[in-house]
Parts: sequence; C-alpha cells; structure tokens
Amino acid sequence: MPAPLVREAPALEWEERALESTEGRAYGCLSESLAARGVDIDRVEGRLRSQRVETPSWGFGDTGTRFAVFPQRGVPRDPFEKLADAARVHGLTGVCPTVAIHIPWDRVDDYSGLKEHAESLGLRIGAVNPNLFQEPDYKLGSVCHPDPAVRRQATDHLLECVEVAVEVGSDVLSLWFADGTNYAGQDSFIERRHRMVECLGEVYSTMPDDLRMLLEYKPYEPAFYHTDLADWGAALTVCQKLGERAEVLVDLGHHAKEVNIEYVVALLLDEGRLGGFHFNNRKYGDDDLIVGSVNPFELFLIYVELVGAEERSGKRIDYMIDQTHNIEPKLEAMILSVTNLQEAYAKALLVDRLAVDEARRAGDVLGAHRALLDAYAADVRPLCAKVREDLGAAADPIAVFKESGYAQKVAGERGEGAGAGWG
Ligand SMILES: [Mn+2]
Repeated sequence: MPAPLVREAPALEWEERALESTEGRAYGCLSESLAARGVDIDRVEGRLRSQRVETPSWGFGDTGTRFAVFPQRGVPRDPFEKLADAARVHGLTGVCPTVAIHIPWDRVDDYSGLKEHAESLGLRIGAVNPNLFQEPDYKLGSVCHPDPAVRRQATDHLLECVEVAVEVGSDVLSLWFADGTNYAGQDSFIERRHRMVECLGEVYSTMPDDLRMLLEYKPYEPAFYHTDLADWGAALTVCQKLGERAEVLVDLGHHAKEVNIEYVVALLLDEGRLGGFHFNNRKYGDDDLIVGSVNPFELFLIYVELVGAEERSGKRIDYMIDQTHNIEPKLEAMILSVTNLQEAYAKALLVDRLAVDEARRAGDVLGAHRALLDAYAADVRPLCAKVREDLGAAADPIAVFKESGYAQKVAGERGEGAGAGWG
C-alpha cells in the first residue's frame, strides 16, 4: 500500500486544536494579509458575529423523496425534540437562535408551552409555515381552487397560522403554494390569480402590525403545466397588491436552470421587497441539498449582492435554511449548511468594493471580475472559526459535535423516529 500523502494529525482535544494549531496560525496570516490590504478586520468580524441563520424544524426530522423515506435512529419524535436539536446547532455555530415551524407537522396543544420550551433552550420560534398541499381537498389548488368552499378552508388555515404566530411570538408568516394546473385549459390563469389575491388580502388584513408575510415562488412541481406563483415577478406583483409587509422569499432551488439568481436577488433588493431566503442547493431540480454543496460560487455571488444592500439600507431579511436531509446525518448536515453560509458571507465581506467600483468605472471588465475572484479564493475558515469561538460556539463545530456523543445519546433515547415531522 502506498504511503499516505498527508500524515494523520495527532489527536488533540478540540480546544487545544483551536488554540495552538494551524487554525490559530492561519487566522494570524489571514488577518495580517487583510490588514495589509486595508480591510477593517474588526468590522468584518463584527458583521460575521451578527449573521443569523434560521434552521427549519423539518430539517431535523425524517425526510425523503416521493420514492422513499429512510428512517434514521435518533431523529426527533416531536417539536420539542426538534427544538433540542436546533439548540445544539445554535450552540455549536453561534448564529442560529431561531427555528422555523410547520403547521400541521409541528402542531401542539399548547403553543405558549412550545414558545417557553424554545426560550428555555436559548431559542425563539421563527417563521410559521402553513401547509396547503397535503389535504385531498387541495387537489385542484388551495387559495386558487375553483370551489369557494375549498378557498375558505385554505384561508381559515392561514388565519389559524396567524394566531399560531402570535402565540409563539413569531413575526413571520412564510407561504408557499403548490397551486397550479397540469393541463392547458384546466382553469383560468387570471381567475386563479384573483382568487389568490382575495384570500391573501383577507389574511393580510388580520395580521398584527409586526407580522410580515413572505411569498415563495416555484416554477413547477407539483403542478406541471403552470404554477400560480411561478417566479419572482408573480410573487412580487401579488406582494405589491397586498401591502408593504408582504415580501418575496427566494428559495435557491426554485428557479429554472440557468436563471441568474444573484440578479433576481439584486432586483428584489432594489425594489425593497426581498423578505427572506430559503437556502439549499441543487444540481437538477428542487433537490434541497446542503447549501453551498453544488455551487458555492453562486452562493458567494448572492452574498456579494446582499452585502452591498446591507451597506445601502438596514432592511431586514430573514435567512432560513430549507433542506431535506435524506441520506446524510441530519445534525451534521445542518451544521455544515450553517458553516457554508458563514464562509460565503465572510468571503463576500472581503470583496474590495473600491477596487470593483474603480474597475467598473474604468471599463476594466476583468479587473472587476478578478476583484471578486480574489475574495472568493480567500481561505476564510480560520476567520469563521475565530468568530465562532468569540461567540462562545465551536471553532470546529462538526468535530466537536462528533466528539460530544450527542448523536449516540439521542439515538439511545429516541430510537427510530417513525418518520416524524415530514409528510
Ligand atoms: Mn422553500
């Protein structure tokens, strides 16, 4: 057997690794070179410390595809256990204090109890996500359904979710509709749109002032001929009809192939209507893979637009993960997703914007491009590790998680998760 190219590092406690190792030295080198370039490293670290990522309750449970769900041992059996796992991710990464919930998957008798449980774990409930795609009644749609009785039922569920949001202390109602048609001629595009605006208008008018409504679009699936909110323009124009607290949510998996998502993000930012993100990544369709796992450069370019907008206005944007972890260990997948987001944001913060602007003004096409590549090529892992330590989290969260024995402990306590939390 040939000798390994890289010698195994001696096993050290993670604290020792963080302090004396290559990471500490690498951080020193990186911060020196950034300082030499005139980067205000304290400011960059401050921005990284204030980054927030919301984890989804459904990302901790058993999920799958339409072909199969592969149960994993130790997955949460109820919303309380999902919050416990989310707290673990927050403890290790330092930037995930909120958890999105899904009704009815996370339905409980006592929502204020759920809120208190979250708070006891150092968390808050984030976006409330209604479900209007599982009931047989919704075969032809929910808020766009031709039958007013079905639209009433769908609207009532949305109103129930407004009440849930108030009870759990959430300020985001996050909506995705499976509504659409499968065959040409099946229904009127325009009548369906009017039905949606009417139902959402009723919901919007009951929302307390501090609640925001996010509208998510998707080009196809489950509908295959047309979708009622198929793209950012369809979502934006409905938001404009509803009011200022209705904003567009961009799910990275919900675009036709080759759509320039960073351009969509820039447009929505410029309209002041980018309300939130569902982070994930895809190779083909709506694959819900770990964010940054397929196209990290695209993720970086999206953050470049976001950083620019942060500097122009302080408008709130909710950064949420929306993934299904089918074959990968769920907590490790969530932690990796968060660290990928920390790294993408860090790289975007390192872009030399003055150099970009100068190159643009001079018509230096590749000068501007290379200024982005320089930031993208930076190894920001030591910087992110240092920021996590400053937050009281872990320099190497996956290593700490694996060494902690948490996965084994919950596997023993919870056993098979019985497909909890995913329909
Ligand atoms: Mn989504």
